[in-house]
Amino acid sequence: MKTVITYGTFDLFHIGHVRLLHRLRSLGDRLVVGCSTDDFNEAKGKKSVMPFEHRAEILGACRHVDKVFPEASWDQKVEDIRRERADIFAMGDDWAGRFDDLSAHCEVVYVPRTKDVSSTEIRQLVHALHQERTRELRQSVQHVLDLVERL
Ligand code: C2G
Repeated sequence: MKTVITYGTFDLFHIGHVRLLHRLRSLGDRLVVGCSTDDFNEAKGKKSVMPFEHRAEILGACRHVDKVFPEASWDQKVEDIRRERADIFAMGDDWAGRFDDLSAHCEVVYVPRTKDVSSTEIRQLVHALHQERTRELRQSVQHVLDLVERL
């Protein structure tokens, strides 16, 4: 039984996350995922849109994922690798080199990120759509007010 372990925020779950989890699952027989808690995200300088409970539940519902546990600090990985008897630690290659020290405990693998999609870009897109909608509503209200004025 080959176990793969990975970590992440997985906010606004998207195709980049699905492809990554699918690839990591195919490296072994079991994939366990450390989902960053909201407090740890703050330590990472990230603010997720979705709370930890939702992000963890969505991860758990993904067929490529066998287990989800909280990631509350940078320092828990060695203990997690031991507890889960992980054979491979794997991340997207935006982290390439960052966790090479874990090679003392298991194989370390970085896989290519999915291009042109990120939680940040999705958040920015939703914000832009909201602003556009607000602008359209304002124009409609102004149009009605102009018509009323002419009555
Ligand atoms: N990812 C990807 N393609 C994307 C976006 C993300 O392959 N388009 C991968 C990242 O490389 C990472 C995983 O999906 O391996 C989760 O990404 P994030 O949710 O952004 O997690 P991050 O903030 O990088 O946290 O201790 C490690 C950290 O918790 C990683």
